[in-house]
Amino acid sequence: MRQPFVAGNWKMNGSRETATELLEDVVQGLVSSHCEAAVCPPYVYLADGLRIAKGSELVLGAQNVSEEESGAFTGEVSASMLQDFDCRYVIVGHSERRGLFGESDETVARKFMAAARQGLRPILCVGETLEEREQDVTEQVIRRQLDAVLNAAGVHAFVEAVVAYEPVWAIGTGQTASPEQAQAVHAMIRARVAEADDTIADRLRIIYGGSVKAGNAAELFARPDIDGGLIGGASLDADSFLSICESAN
Ligand code: G2H
Repeated sequence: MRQPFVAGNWKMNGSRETATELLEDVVQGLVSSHCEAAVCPPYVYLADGLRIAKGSELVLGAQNVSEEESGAFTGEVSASMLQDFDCRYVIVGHSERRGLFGESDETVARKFMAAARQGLRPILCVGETLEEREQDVTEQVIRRQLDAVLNAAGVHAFVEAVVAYEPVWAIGTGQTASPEQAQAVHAMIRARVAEADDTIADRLRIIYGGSVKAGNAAELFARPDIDGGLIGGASLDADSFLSICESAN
């Protein structure tokens, strides 16, 4: 049985004041539950996250990580630095990193491996654009993104990882994939991993991201291969985020 997982991706939002308030509200509102809940604040608020989440049910993650371990890489943050702040998870390959910052499949694979080497659990994001869906190449795109990591890191690296299916056309647009559309891609991702290892595929948590809200979460999470969500906009409101976590129970 896979433990449901809900992670908040705050992206580049808020101030120290609002981040602190949100962290406190989420920590207070999280009831001990089956679902694992994480938040990924901007790097600079991780210290506040560490302090506020200490001893609570909430776990911390980061939104990005360097593929390098240390050295002259101005502006970068390494996996071991994230470990210093008790991060358990790190998002790699988010479509905003791929699209806006030019991260290739190979870069994403190197980031995935840098995180895994330090014992961080990567949340590997994959997803097709609207154009790719319309051209009916969704499966090829997701397979290419997944294979880049599977081939570089090996299937055993997926024991601790999470895969997030985030159709680019559903991100921040208010347009959510239907539960049927999402389930079909999640099943395809699990089948691809199962080609390499059945047991790992069966235990792999595959979460959905893209305009998940309190109102549509339960329906998505009810599908057999949807094990939770990666939540952007709705994770900036404590009540919405907590309600989404409850839907995953
Ligand atoms: C997708 C998601 C979180 P939103 O990027 O990763 O954002 O829920 O705002 O679509």
